[in-house]
Amino acid sequence: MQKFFEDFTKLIKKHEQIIIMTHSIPDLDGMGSAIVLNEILNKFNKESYIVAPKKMIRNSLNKAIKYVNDEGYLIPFKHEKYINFDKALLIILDVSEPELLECEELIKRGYDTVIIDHHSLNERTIRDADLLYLNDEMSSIVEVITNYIKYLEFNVDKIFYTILLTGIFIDTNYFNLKTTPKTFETASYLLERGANLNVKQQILKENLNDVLERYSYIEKMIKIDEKVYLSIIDDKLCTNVDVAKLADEMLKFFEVKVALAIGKKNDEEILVSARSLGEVDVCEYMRKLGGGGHLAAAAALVESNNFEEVIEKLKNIIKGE
Ligand SMILES: [Mn+2]
Repeated sequence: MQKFFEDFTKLIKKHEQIIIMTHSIPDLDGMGSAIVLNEILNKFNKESYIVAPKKMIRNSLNKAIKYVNDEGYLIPFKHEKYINFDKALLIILDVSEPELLECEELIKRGYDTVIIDHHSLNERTIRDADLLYLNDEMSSIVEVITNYIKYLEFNVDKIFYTILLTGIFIDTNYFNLKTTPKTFETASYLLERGANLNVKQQILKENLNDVLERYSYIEKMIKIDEKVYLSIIDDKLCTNVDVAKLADEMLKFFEVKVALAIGKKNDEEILVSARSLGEVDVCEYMRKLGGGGHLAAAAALVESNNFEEVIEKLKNIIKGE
C-alpha cells in the first residue's frame, strides 16, 4: 500500500482539477470515502469535485451527509453535465466495473485515472487506469482512505473520522465480514482520532417500520438447500439496497449459512442478493447469474418476472448443475 500511496500522491500533485466518483446508488463506504478524500484534497489545495449521485436512497448516507453539513462542511457535488475540464485527475472509489459507475461516460474522456477498489476482479474490471489499487482482501475503501490519512500524517475534523468508521461497520456488517487484524487496527486509529460511536449509531439507526417489514419476509423464508435460505420481497418493487439488507439480516440466524434475498426491481428484472460468512463463495453463485461481488457478499440482476424461475436457477447453481 505504501508504494501505491507514493504514486497516488504524485498524481494528485500533478493535477489542479480532481474528480472523485464512486458507484451508482452510493453507500457509506464509496461516498464516505469520497467525502473524506475530498477533504484531504482540500489540504493539497486542489479544486476537487464529487460526481453527484443520480439516486440517493440510503438513509445512512443521507444522515451522514447531514452531520457533515451541520459541522459547516459543504460537499462539492457536481452534476456530470457540468464536469467539462480539458484535463483532470479522475479518482474512482469502491467500484471498477464501467457499468456500475455513477457516470460511465467520464472514463471515456481521457483523464488520468486512479481506481481504488476491493471487489473481486472479473472480465469487466477496468485494468487500463494510470494507477490501480485493487485488493479484494481489504474490508472497505474507507480502510484505504484511513491508511492514506495516516501515511500523509494529516489531520481532519472528527466528523470525517466518524464517517470512515461508520463505513467500516457497514462494509463488514459490524465486523463480521472481511475483517482482519488490520481492520481493527484501522478502527482503533479512528477512535483515537476522535471518531464518535454515538454519532455512528445515530447514522446507522433504522426506522421501526423498515425493520418490521424486513422481518415479515424473514418470517416466510424458505430453505432451498442444507443451510441455504431464501426470502422474497413479494409485495412491492424494490431496490438492491432492500434485498442486500434483507440478506444481511438473514445471516444473523444460526440456521442460515447462505442467505439469499430476491425481489422485483421492475416488471422485467429480479434482484438477487447473496451473503455468507465466507466459507461459501457466494460470488461464484452470483457470477453464474451474470452478477458479481465478494466472496461473502454478492448480487445479480436476472432478466425474469417469475420468482419460481429464479429460485429454480439458484437451486441448480447451488447443487452445482
Ligand atoms: Mn465497499
